[in-house]
Amino acid sequence: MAHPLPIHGGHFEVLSRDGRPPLPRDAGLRDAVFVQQPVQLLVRFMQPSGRSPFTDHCQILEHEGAKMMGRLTTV
Ligand SMILES: [Cu+2]
Repeated sequence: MAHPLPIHGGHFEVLSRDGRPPLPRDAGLRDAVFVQQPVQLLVRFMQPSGRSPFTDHCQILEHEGAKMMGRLTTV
């Protein structure tokens, strides 16, 4: 199953999927990616997170409710 995953607070490029070159749909600067296998991202955050970490999460509500989300702190 593919998980639509946005990362708040930054934009990124998809560098690889499962160790292979990214798909054509991954091209360009993005703020969300479909994750079905390991992906390597190069993320540029627009500001430090400070005391409020940025979040990444699956946009499928059942998955988000099952804690498929993370907190990212930048300095
Ligand atoms: Cu999901």
